[in-house]
Amino acid sequence: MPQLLRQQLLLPASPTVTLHDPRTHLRRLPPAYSTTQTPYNRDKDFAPQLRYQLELPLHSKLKLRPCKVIFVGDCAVGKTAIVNRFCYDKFQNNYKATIGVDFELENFNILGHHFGLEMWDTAGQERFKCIAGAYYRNASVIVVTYDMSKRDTLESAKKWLISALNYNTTNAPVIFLVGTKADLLTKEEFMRMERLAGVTAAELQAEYWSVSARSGYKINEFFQRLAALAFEAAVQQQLDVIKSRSTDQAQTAQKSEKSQTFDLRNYLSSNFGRQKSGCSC
Ligand SMILES: Nc1nc2c(ncn2[C@@H]2O[C@H](COP(=O)(O)OP(=O)(O)O)[C@@H](O)[C@H]2O)c(=O)[nH]1
Ligand SMILES: [Mg+2]
Repeated sequence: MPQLLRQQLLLPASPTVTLHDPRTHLRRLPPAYSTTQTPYNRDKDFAPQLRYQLELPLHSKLKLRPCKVIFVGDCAVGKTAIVNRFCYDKFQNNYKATIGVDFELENFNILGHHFGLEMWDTAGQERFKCIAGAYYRNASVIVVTYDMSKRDTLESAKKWLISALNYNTTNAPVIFLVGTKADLLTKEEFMRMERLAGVTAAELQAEYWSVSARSGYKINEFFQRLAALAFEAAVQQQLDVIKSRSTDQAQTAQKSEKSQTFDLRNYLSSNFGRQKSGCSC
């Protein structure tokens, strides 16, 4: 029924139903690819303490800055393909090298809070390394990518992580090791590669995932997990800032209270002295 006619008849407005995209709307912590191959949260859900903090009215409008995610790895391992599969649900067979850096923004809603992921898809070529360096800085998440059908790309993973970490010495980014093109392997090859990559992931202290941009295998699950871990870290960081700010404020208030007490004591004693000396006059 048109809204005008509804108003004229004084009927209540029809309820509006908001449909949330289940890909980007998270109410629970998505699980790791394998609980044995992650140095991060292995629980089935976000910590009750985190939920409690986020539900406090004080933190209802917690402003979280978009979080920077960088993808590194050899040329043509499939970095652009996994970002495109998640952001646009598309896959291209023909290879087009990324020139310099590509940038995508994906918006999530986690536990009712808006959270943006900035995905920086860097070119793997050595010749672009000089410009890519500037984009490595302040990464909250580093995704080290290798091609499951090319073992040498796994061997380069460590080198890529070291160069990314060189630009991120003050923060502690969440690290993932991601094997792409899972669709190209037989079951045996797949299992053999996962075993090898598991050792590398443990060495790099990274969470491990096998995915395929072509078939879409584990793409959504991976990005949801990435967003959730980045969100947990960002919230914790923000809460720490609020806590240290309020501790500073409390300390300043205490100091000024102390100095006031001191002044008052000085004032009283000097006045008392003056009165006493006044009496003797
Ligand atoms: N079979 C298969 N091919 C893929 C997959 N992901 C990427 N490719 C192909 O690998 C090539 C390089 O991918 P691209 O994402 O551009 O690599 P980048 O240089 O790391 O960004 C392209 O030809 C893609 O079509 C995948 O999951 N399966
Ligand atoms: Mg690319």
